[in-house]
Parts: sequence; structure tokens; C-alpha cells
Amino acid sequence: MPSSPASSIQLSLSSSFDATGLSSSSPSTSAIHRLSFSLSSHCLSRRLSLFHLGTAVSQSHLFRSKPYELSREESNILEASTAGNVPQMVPTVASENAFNWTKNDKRTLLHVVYRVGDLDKTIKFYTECLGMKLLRKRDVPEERYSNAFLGYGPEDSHFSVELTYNYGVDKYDIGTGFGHFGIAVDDVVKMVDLIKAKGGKVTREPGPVKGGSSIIACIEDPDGYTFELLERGPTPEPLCQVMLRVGDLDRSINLYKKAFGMELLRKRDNPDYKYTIAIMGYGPEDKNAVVELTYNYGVTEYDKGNGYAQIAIGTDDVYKTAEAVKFCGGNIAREPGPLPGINTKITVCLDPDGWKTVFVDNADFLKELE
Ligand SMILES: N[C@@H](CCC(=O)N[C@@H](CS)C(=O)NCC(=O)O)C(=O)O
Repeated sequence: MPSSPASSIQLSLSSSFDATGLSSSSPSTSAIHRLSFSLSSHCLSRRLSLFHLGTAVSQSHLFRSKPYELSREESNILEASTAGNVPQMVPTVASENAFNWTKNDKRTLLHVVYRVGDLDKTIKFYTECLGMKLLRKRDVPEERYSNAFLGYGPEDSHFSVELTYNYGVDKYDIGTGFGHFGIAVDDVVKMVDLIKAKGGKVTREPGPVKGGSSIIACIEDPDGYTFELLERGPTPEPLCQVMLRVGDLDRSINLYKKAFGMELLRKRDNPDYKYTIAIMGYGPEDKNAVVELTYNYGVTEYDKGNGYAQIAIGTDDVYKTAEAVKFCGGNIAREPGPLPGINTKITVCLDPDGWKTVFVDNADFLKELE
């Protein structure tokens, strides 16, 4: 039976992904190998190592829930590219499935995790000065730490902070890479007055942001973490930003888009003050918390200290997410699996600057909340 161009391409692609990843039984498969291996070099080494280790089977098992068919556009690209020179960017079965997984997975920013030296003192400051609610607390004595979760609404629908207190550690180094947590408030001056009245430390008085018009102010919490107060209209998500400094903005945007499935919501260059920011997230920033990546001209490295820990992102499958991150050249620092003592399944990714992102199984996370 004659096969359609799409299905013959599908067959060739499948046969190219044998356990070695290097078989070339026919001119067309060898051409496709060149296509597969002509992606960027970090993707190349990842893919080679995965397929050399014979994980092609589990990859396709993970990602191929139904036979993959190339769209007309993809078939055209493939046809055009097999006819001539080696192309720059052609989707493979596995990379396309990884891409689809990342795009269709149910991802939201769950919480941001960092360490504090005195849980009660921080809870008092956040509830009395910042208007947060204490959402839950847990003690994990076998691991010698406690957590407190605070925020502006229930954790199943709001971004929150997860404070970690390690028994006996009362001081942390914040480093220079962590920037701030952003809080949207309707009146920055009023908020700052309240914080001052409660004895809080204001590090930047209210006023228009340098090079812009929005009103901001900065305060420091008891451990020295900066909170930027941003004057905005009413929002369902007052805890609205985590700002991290990065050494190469495009490199980070690429990873956060491809591996984390975030959108680049906004990018702004401020040449007068020699920095560029990129706002990355899973939905519009007036309704969702976002990650603000800041690049300071010429600064490629920061000291990350030991206070700030990570952002947690919900996913429907930590195993597929870990594989998808690897396909995009991301670094999985902890293979997917359940956390000791809590049983929530997680996987950990380290971005090129060393910032940690933890993907948390959505269903396990909801069970934690029960
Ligand atoms: N050099 C700054 C660049 C980022 C920056 O300046 N961000 C703006 C907010 S988007 C800010 O903090 N401005 C301080 C001000 O206006 O006083 C840093 O690394 O924090």
C-alpha cells in the first residue's frame, strides 16, 4: 500500500532513533540523522547521551502516547531540507513531543522557597507589615527543619512564600544574585508609612522607578530579603514577582521558554541605567506571579549566597517534565521521584546561572494541602 509522505517520514524518523542513535541504513535515514543532530550543540550532546544510553525506548514511551504525524508545514520543511544542505532547525519526533508536553502541561508558579533565621519573627513581619496570611506550617523533625507558608490567598490558587527554618541556623547570606520579591499595592506611600510605624526597614523611599513612571519603594525583611512594593491597581495576585539576576538574558529566556514553557511577557531595556529585564511567566502579569530576570550590562556572574532556594512550579508529570527539560538542554539536578518524608514527587532543574527550579507534581501538591 503506498504510504503518504507524512507516514513515510514518520517511519524514517522512528527508525533513526535506534538505541545508538547513529544507524544509517539508507540515504534518507542518514539525512535525517544529520537533521536530528544539527540542532544546537547543547541539545546535541544531551540527545546523544540519552540515545547512547539506550533510553530512546523510554523517551518514546514517555512522549509518544499517540503516533506522531508531521504537520504539512513540518513535512515541507523536512522535504526541503533533505533535498539540499543540512538545515538549522527541524523538529524530531522526540523533541516535538517534549515541546508539546511542555506547552500543554498544567503549569503555574506555586511558591518561592527561601531560608530564614527566625520563623516567628518573619511570620510576624509578613502578617503585620505586608498583610500576608499564615497559610500553613509544618515541622519535619527527622530532617531538622520547619516550613511556614504565607501569602495573600489559598495556595491552590495563589503564589505564596515557603519559609524554611533549619534547626539552629539563625543567619543566611543573601548574596548578590537574588533581587527581590515584588508586592503589588494600591498605595505605596501608605504602605511604607505603615511599615515604618511597625519598625520595618525602608531601603528605597517611594517614588517613580529610575527611567520610568511607576511608583515603587523597597523594604527589607528581618533576614535582609528585599521586597519591592509596586503601585498597581487591584490584582488577584499581590505577591507578583521574584526578581533574579542573570548573566546572559537571552540564554535564560530561551531555557525558561523552551524547558519551562513560560512566555516572555515583556522585555525592557534601560540603557541609561545599563540593565535589561525580561518578565517571564504563565499568564499576564496583572493576574499572575512572574519571574523577572535582570541582566546588568557586563555582569555575567553573581554570588547566590545560601538564603534564597528556589521557585516551585506545578506540573502534571514530573517524569515527563524532567525528560522534556533534558531535551531542551536543561540540567536536571535531581531526577524525578518522591521526596523523603513528604512523598510529593518532584524534579529539580538548575538554570545556566545556577538558579534552582523545582517542578512539583500537581496532584501530590493538592494532597499536601489536605
Ligand atoms: N542594577 C539593578 C537593575 C535592575 C533595576 O534597576 N530594576 C529597577 C526596577 S525594574 C529598580 O530596582 N530600580 C530602582 C530604582 O528605581 O530606584 C539591579 O541589579 O537590581
